[in-house]
Amino acid sequence: MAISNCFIGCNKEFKNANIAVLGLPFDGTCSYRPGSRFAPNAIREASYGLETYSPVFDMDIDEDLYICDIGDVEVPFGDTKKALDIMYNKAKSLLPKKIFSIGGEHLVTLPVFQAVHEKYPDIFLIHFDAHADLRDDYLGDKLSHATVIRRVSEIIRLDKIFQYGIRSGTKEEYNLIKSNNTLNRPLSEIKKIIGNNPVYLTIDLDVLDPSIFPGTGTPEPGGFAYMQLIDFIKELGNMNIVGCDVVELSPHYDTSGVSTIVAAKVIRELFFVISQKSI
Ligand SMILES: [Mn+2]
Repeated sequence: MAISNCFIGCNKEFKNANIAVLGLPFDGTCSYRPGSRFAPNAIREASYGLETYSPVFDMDIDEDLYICDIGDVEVPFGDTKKALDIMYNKAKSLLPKKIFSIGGEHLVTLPVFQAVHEKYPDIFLIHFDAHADLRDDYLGDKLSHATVIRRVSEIIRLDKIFQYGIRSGTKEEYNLIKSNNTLNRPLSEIKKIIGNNPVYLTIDLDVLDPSIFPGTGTPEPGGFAYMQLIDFIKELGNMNIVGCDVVELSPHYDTSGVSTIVAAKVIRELFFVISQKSI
């Protein structure tokens, strides 16, 4: 197998895998700088610069996990609704495995979340991002990477969406967040609220500071350091996470390639986080 065909260590047989990795190379609504369509394969390739063993979790993808990277969904450009339908149907076909999608822009969360929500109606969302993504529309468009969390809030309620790292949004978006008290709540509090209910975790990598992650469409100063994010997600390990995505790497905006490696390493560590509790 060519090394970039799958994420390192994720070459197990599909039928026995408990996590299915899915590339969603879609950036059709990207408002400022597109390019995240190139992320899934860039991340797979960069993953071979990492080890399969994580010292943080003392686990090895190859030995301790059973993951199948099924490759990318083929999505048409210029037809957002059709692209979303294709991603939804693909996600639906992978359940009840835990779906780990790699974007693509943030709108790819919507079809996967819809599919996962149908199986787990009591699901909560935990959202890491620099941006609130709660606009009702963006430049007249209801389906955009700037509106994705608003659309998710119409499926579950806004008070079931906990957001971390947000540092950019409109006054209206901030009013929504404030009235629901859902920003940067201590983990101990949200763990009490969520309990053993299912959780979908979505990580827009621009939650990281542009100094360590410049390779993204809408960089926003004032973000997390790498270990801050890892320490945080490590604490999510005993939650009932049933689906996860990592979005918004645009590899070409960081010619050093470091952003792509950061993305691959965040994903490697997330595999251990979401594997800690089985469905
Ligand atoms: Mn963002």
